[in-house]
Amino acid sequence: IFLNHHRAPTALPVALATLSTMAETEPMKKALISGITGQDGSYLTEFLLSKGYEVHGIIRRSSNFNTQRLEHIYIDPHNSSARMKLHYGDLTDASALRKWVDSICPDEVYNLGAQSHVGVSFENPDYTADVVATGALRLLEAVRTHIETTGRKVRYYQAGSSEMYGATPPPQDENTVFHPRSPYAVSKVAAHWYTVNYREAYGLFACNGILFNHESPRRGENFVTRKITRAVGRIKIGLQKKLFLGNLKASRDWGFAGDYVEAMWLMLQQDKPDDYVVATEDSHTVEEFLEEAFGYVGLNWQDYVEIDPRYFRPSEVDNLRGSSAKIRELLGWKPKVDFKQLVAMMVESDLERAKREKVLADNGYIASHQQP
Ligand code: NDP
Ligand code: GDR
Repeated sequence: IFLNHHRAPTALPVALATLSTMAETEPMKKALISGITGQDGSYLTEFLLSKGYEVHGIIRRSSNFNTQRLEHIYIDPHNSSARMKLHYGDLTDASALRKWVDSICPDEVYNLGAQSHVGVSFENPDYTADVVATGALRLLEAVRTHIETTGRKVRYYQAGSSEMYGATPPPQDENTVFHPRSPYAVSKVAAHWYTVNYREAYGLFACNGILFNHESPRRGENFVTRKITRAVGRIKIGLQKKLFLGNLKASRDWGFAGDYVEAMWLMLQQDKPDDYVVATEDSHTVEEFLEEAFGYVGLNWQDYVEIDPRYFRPSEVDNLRGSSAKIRELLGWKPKVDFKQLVAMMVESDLERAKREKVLADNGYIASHQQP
């Protein structure tokens, strides 16, 4: 991936070779993913490659590399078996979205790109709306005009969120009223309805996945689960003393991201487009997550956690617990990883990471507070 960054954007094919599971005669399906460099983008790419797809991703230009989550599946683009290709673009740039949809001619488009941090959306509300709400509209328009011009069939997935339910009490399902509590959540509601509207107005095969929180060792480090498991690893290994958090009373329905990307794909394989809730149906407070994560390495979280009001949100979402009966019954999806397994997976991974950091710190390659 590094090799390609000095080239012009259009010459940025990055590739991956995995064994094709498709029959020789079947044409290779093409997927286009916005947000490919994010947590879900990386799991979805792995999943689609394992299904024999050619995967195209839109990445943002950044002064630092932002492709770390894809490194393990990178293969030199000169290899003819390369099946992952990256292209510079942005959800704020309609012309780029049109260009990539028209030139790649995807069969499926997954809109995962977002300013996805709820807390940050209070600080950057305009930008969040531009990327999350109008960005979805731009991509829908790119798909619609492409279909209109070419007559091709293209299916569209919109990454909806349980945050749209906000203040409405659980259990939340497809018929639950939205009551968003942040600029991010309001923007996701707009994207949800744009998607429904394009389905109704233009007959677009467009689905909303209403996904409850899903986590993994690849979760961004400023979301609460990963912030906790990173701290557990570093505290256990002696690199950190305190963990500063906000509201510990909020409850979330936490699942494993690897399970959830399969649900996205399943939605696009059906005869008819529809909207589905994806959830474990099990909810825990942040405090319970702390208990489980610190307890896993034999530590007591109360000895390390301090409350910093900076992390409180102007309006909070207290309690999310999904009801995913529809996708379980109609599409046969169910989560494979439960809460305890998820916490264990994340803590073990971050413990290993902290051990590597310790070696670097002890040998003077990084400062102990520095996280490479
Ligand atoms: P991440 O924050 O890990 O990834 C977001 C992705 O969007 C990154 O690839 C990021 O690029 C990209 N992105 C950000 N801004 C733009 C932009 N202006 N134009 C193009 N791409 C952009 O999110 P997740 O993988 O966790 O989530 C995927 C999607 O699902 C998001 O839409 C999120 O809102 C939604 N969602 C997530 C849930 C969860 O629990 N994880 C639950 C429900 C919904 P870069 O790497 O350069 O920052
Ligand atoms: P959320 O996830 O807002 O549910 O959005 P996050 O992990 O940020 O917060 C969960 C809960 O933990 C509380 N909290 C803290 N949160 C963060 N980030 N940092 C802290 O220090 C902290 N202390 C307490 C929060 O107040 C909140 O109640 C995630 C994102 O992935 C969205 O994109 C997605 O749509 C939803 O999940 C479903």
